[in-house]
Amino acid sequence: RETTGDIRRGMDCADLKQAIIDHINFTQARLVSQATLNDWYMAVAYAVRDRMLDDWHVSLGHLRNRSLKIVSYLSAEFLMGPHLGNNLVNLGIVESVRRAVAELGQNLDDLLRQEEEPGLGNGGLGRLAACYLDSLATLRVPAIGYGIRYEFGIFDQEIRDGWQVEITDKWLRMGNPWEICRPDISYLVKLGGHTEQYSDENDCLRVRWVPGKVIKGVAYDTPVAGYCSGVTDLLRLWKSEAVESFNFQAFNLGDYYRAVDEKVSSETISKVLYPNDEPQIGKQLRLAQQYFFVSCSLQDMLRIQRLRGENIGDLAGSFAVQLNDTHPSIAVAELMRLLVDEQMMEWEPAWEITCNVMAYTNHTLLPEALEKWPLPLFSAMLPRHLEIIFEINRRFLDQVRSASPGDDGLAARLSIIDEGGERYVRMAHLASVGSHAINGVAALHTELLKETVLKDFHDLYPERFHNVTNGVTPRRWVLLSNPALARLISGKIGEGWVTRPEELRALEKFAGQPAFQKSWRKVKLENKSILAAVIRERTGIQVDPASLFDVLVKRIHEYKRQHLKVLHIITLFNRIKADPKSEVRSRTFIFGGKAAPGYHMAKLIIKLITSVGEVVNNDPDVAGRLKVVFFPDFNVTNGQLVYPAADLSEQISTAGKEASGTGNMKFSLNGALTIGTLDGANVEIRQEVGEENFFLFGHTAAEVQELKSRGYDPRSWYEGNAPLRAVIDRIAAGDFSPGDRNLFQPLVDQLLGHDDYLLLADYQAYMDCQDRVDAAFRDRDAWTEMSILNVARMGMFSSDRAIREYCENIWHAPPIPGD
Ligand code: 26Q
Repeated sequence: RETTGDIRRGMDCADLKQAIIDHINFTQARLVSQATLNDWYMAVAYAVRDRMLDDWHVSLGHLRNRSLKIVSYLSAEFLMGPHLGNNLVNLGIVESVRRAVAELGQNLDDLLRQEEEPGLGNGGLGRLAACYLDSLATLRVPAIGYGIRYEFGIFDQEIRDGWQVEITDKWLRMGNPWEICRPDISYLVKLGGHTEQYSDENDCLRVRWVPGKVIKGVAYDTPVAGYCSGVTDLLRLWKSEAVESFNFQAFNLGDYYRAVDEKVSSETISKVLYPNDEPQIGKQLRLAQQYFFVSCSLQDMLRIQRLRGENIGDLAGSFAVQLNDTHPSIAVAELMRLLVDEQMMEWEPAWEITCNVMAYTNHTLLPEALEKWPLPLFSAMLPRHLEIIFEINRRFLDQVRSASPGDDGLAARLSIIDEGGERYVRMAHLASVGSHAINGVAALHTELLKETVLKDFHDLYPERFHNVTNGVTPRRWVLLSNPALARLISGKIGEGWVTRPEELRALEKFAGQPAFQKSWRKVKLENKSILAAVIRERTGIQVDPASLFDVLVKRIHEYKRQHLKVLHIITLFNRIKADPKSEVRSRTFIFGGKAAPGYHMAKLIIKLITSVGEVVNNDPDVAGRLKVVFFPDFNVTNGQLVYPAADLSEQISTAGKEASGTGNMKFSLNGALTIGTLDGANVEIRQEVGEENFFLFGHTAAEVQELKSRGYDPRSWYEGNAPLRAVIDRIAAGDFSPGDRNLFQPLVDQLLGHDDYLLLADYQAYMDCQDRVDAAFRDRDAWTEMSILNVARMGMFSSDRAIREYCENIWHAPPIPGD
């Protein structure tokens, strides 16, 4: 058939085929007969990207519409996941592209697997930012996600001899068809040096920052399409480069190597993502990264403000800046510097703008995870910002003291500067003082935030505090990753649930219907078979798709208690060893997650999991009833395989430690039942799905506090519980570490000595609850009914709901009218 000839826009099959061939020939510069799988992937990606550009240009045009507020989402991490599949879903062209590709002799699923995911994040926080961009575009809100274009994202994980090995993530190796480099959009960023005072033409005292070094940030743009919304928002990531002219001098003097050195060190800033999630590290390069992307982003916003023809003084009417944790919180001081030092504004109006623009999301209560920078490090890199922070703090503490005279303790606790010993800048305090809104990410987390870490701020500014419970996008996490379930649901209740997930409630009335249950189980079983095949291929372990798939995937952390799950497995193992005929139901335990490279205990937990697997999987008495799998390299791509295949979702953190969790939502939305503590968003998930459809166990956050304040003694819990003792003794005796009996001693010592995360106190409750899970799984119809009800009642955990709350309560940003 004739094509319409529109290679860039045409949507019918002939157009798509022509477009793909054209990109093979003219973008990849290959003959079709010689195209590699990657050439085909790249060509399809470019053909899809072409089809996003009309909407994108219109949406970018709206950035100049003065009646619209732009949401600026500042985040050191965006864990976007593979783009191709998601863009096909959101543009509604999965089937047409599948056909075009097939007619060209290729298989779309093979091409989808060819994409290397951009792993520009560690875990929950980075993935949340990605879900929020999807929802912002879907809800037609003009938005820019600002971050860092790391050359190396989160490391790839391999398991060798049961240990984690980190491999550099060279995601750009084959090129990135989704990004557009904008060399014309670049900004200079100063670092180091000193400050000087001078008098301006009005004899006003001003400060000049004389940097020790200047680098350049260049914009790399990626379009983010909404789901059938006609809006395509912008992800703008900054790459650091050398300023050509800066070391010309050295070059002229013949010091060629020094000039090249400068270039290398400038490019270092955006080189690599720090692979730590919770623990605080005081690394200079990390602060440079944070300042680098924040400065570029704020300068970009000021440029857009001028393009809109608006005054800098009206910035807060044009932009809402969301700080994704404290990583970008230097924005408070940087905006003040830009307004006062460069735009020559007075302090007070500049401060008012800053507070009106900024809003801060907290993602952690762990005191050791709160960001703070030693003063000497801070002043060496950002001397002007430290002066500004001192001035912000001076004015702030003046207010505090006049409101609570004589309460020096209060002032010391609230101060942006920690003066109790070595001095630090407390970034959460800077963010809280400089923002009009502060939010936690789940109801319990927000309450604890108000009572603990930010209590004094809550007493001072109660009106600033909000809760916005996290959400996840049903587009990537159901439509794309679980197409069979999506089809089954849409066949029953229509497709409206994708943007109005409260409509999932209509499934409730089919939950007890045998025919529907049968189809539901069939989908789950298919998903489990697909995962089983991948597990076989990647680990060599054979698992039975009919067994209960019990899944724990998330970053490895003591507070997330992967090792509590291991205690459960060893308990079952002991039951079998004590009586090989004892009834232990068939289960597949699937773990996945990365450990921070410097977090030894986390790495030891991985080794424990694989070591226990080695023993259990090969024990003749177990006879295949229990299988333990460590699925290597858990990331977005692998998550899309794992969540749809789970029967049981493990959400077993110590109550009060997990801010929200978002994996918990992905599981439940895909029909897994949850076993969990009253922590993070588990509390609200349980409320929504009904307590009869949720396996609850463990001490509550209040009980944890109480236990600890009474002086928690793990050894007495160990001594008072025979099965627990048997489990710990087995680990300590080296039963899982032949050849190195002491391998797991640090873990045993931690549990018996401190047990900071109360594994031993929750052990019995967890075992009992798992026995209830076993009993429930035996009744397949009842289990399926619970599974359906879980999905039916998960509507509130769509990231669309969360973004609506941010828009209404925090950003005051309306959608683009029309459609
Ligand atoms: C900080 C300083 C230096 C280097 C790295 C970091 C760093 C990087 C990433 C600190 C923290 C993170 C990531 C934190 C994170 O992912 N938190 C999770 O956020 C989710 C989204 O709100 C929550 O659901 C999880 O409960 C929370 O753990």
